[in-house]
Amino acid sequence: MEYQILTSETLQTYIRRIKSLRDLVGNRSFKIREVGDGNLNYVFIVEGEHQGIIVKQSVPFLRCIGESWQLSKDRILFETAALKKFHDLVPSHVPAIYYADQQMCLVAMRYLDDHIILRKGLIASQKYPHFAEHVATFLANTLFKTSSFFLSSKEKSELESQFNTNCDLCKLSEDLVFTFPYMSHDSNHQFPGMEEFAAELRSDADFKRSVLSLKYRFMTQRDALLHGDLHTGSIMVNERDTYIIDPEFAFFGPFGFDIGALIANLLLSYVAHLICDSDKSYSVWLLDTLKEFLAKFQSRFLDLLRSQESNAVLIPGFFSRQDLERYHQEIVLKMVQEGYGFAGCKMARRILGLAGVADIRGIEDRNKRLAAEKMALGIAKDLIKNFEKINSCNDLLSRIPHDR
Ligand code: ADP
Ligand code: SR1
Ligand code: MG
Repeated sequence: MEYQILTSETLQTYIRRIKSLRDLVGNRSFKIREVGDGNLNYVFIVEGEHQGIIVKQSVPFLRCIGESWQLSKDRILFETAALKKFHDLVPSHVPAIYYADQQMCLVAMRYLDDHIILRKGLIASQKYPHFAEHVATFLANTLFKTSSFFLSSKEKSELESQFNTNCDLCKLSEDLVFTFPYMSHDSNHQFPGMEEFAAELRSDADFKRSVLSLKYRFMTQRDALLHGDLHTGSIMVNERDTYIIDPEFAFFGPFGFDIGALIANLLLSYVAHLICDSDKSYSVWLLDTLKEFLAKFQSRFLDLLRSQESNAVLIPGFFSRQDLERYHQEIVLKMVQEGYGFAGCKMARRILGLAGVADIRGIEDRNKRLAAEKMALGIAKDLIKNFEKINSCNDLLSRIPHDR
């Protein structure tokens, strides 16, 4: 079928024509609601007599801006390929794909009907006891098993070739995460009272050099297949489960980028709660969760490294046992340090740039919002300038404010 932008009505007709979709939802009448609350695409919940499914379609522009900002609709193909790969690697944390139509730029997947977007849960001070463990498992497995520590060079090149033309979305991140927020640009956002802080940052050449060095890593390092946009709006949770959705920004990039996205969004939530809540119990839970995530991620990744007798990088006999262990420890440390740097960029862009996050931009009290923006930007600046000096999670936690 030739590409057309779907509505709830035309999707009805589309589903009736596709046997595998009809079999899933049932042949009788079904209800369709468009529920997309992301910045880019259209997402429909289709509820039939058998089961509900999600149908997601990309459009040739950025949904949150409109047709004036063109964007390749092929992004759904990268999302589909990444969902498939991630589901193969960690099926318990990625929704299964049921059907994909390249021409229509759509994908049908499992409807997570008992889960909510993590960002919304965090804003509502909900605790998720297994989240840290689950997301550590997801990241350790996806990063390790798509890297040269697991794949042969041929296998890695083949996998890379599926993702190396996701240039439109990489460019969006190059601009919105690493460039526009740090200069004068029409797309930026300025909350009243932030002018001086923003101007100071935009004239700090050391800071900007550090941003560019991270941007350069983003553009050139090809460590592993990344989700590419792993903020708390790309994760669905309940008390038992954690699912990663929305990997349309998937590409081969630096190990630290997804780790950094997660750290940044947990810290943004932390700052909002520290500033706004009457007690510290939830902000303490957020830091404990961050700590648990980092500890579990590092130990899982180390275990995976240790489990490989040989790989594309190292063969037995190259190092003594002791030197091999030191090498493995160093890989994990550098990966997480890089994560701190990317976390800084991801926090700063959400304060200064287009597409802020509801955790901060949803703070209604103007003074509290200003305090939260200043605190978040202060943390971001420190992470960007000093990420390579942060040697442990305790080190990280000692650098962030614990009082408002
Ligand atoms: P975008 O690419 O526009 O950011 P998302 O993939 O983030 O779109 O989806 C937008 C919203 O649709 C999510 O915030 C979530 O509420 C809902 N959604 C997406 N995928 C699923 C799913 N598999 N199950 C349930 N809801 C989903
Ligand atoms: C204008 S698009 C803005 C952001 O939404 C996505 O979720 C990515 O984070 C992108 O940078
Ligand atoms: Mg999204």
